[in-house]
Amino acid sequence: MKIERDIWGGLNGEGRSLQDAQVAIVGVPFDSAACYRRGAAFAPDKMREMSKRCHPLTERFVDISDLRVCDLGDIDVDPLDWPATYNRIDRQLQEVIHAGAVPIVLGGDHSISFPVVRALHNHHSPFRGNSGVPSQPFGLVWFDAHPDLMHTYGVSKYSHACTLRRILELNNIKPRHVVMIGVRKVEPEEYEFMQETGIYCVHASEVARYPADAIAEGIREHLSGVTRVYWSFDIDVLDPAFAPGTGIPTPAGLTTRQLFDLVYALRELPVTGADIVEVAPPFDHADITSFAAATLVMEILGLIKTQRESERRAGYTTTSVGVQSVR
Ligand SMILES: [Mn+2]
Repeated sequence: MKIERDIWGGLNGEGRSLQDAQVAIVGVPFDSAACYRRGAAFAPDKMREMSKRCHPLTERFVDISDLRVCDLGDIDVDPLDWPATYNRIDRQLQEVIHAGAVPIVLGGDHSISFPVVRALHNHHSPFRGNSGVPSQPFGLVWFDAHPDLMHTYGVSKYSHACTLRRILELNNIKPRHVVMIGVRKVEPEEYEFMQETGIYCVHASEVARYPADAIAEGIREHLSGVTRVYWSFDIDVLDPAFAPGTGIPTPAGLTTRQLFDLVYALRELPVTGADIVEVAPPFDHADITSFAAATLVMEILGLIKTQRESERRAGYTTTSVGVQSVR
């Protein structure tokens, strides 16, 4: 597949290698785990196309023009062979992590977040057996209309309705380090699990009622001490009026304004990796959803840029392989 230069606001430099990148963008055109309507497999290309209309300046005017971005194209997925697809995702993510780049993954349905998070988790939290050395806590911010906490859905444990449940089976991702935002459609089994585990949940109605800064303060306090955070954006966190092109359009969601305000308010939380999933171009109208998703990628790039800047000022830099001094 040919990756064009003018995508991502022109940040995808010509001939830039992964080794030279601060951010790696990876497409995963896989939607076999969607339980209602498929179509997310078309999202990575559509988002790239929309990103040609984006500028290297975030909506809050953060200049990201010198951020080194490398779009690695799409992972070769097999819609009928999930384990093979997960293995390919894992291999690609390992390459990104070892190159020291922050991965931004374009789904695909939400199921693809599991192999992505697993790769990051396994790198940062190697199993320590009985050595007694605790790993650093790994946090998760989950923007979604749904908690995706079903143990099994239909016949599958890997449905997109089970993704967060699978992630919580990883040994260093604890429910107390998970924050859900925009949740509003929950199965009884999921609600029970949320109650039992005490997952921090910001309901969609609370996003409407409270200022972004107040919500962000609560989240930052809840995740204090967490040094690595993965950000997962299921585009159905947005109201269908703002993102009609998705598998399960769920009423009474966030406005795009509320989402961007929250992302900005949370800018001090580290971005260890991120994904944008469940954009389904076949159900979109006038590319509203794909455009919002591509713009969201630019906002995430803005967060990464801001964090790199403040690390530079503080005299150190965190890469996904650890903390290094600035040379
Ligand atoms: Mn989801």
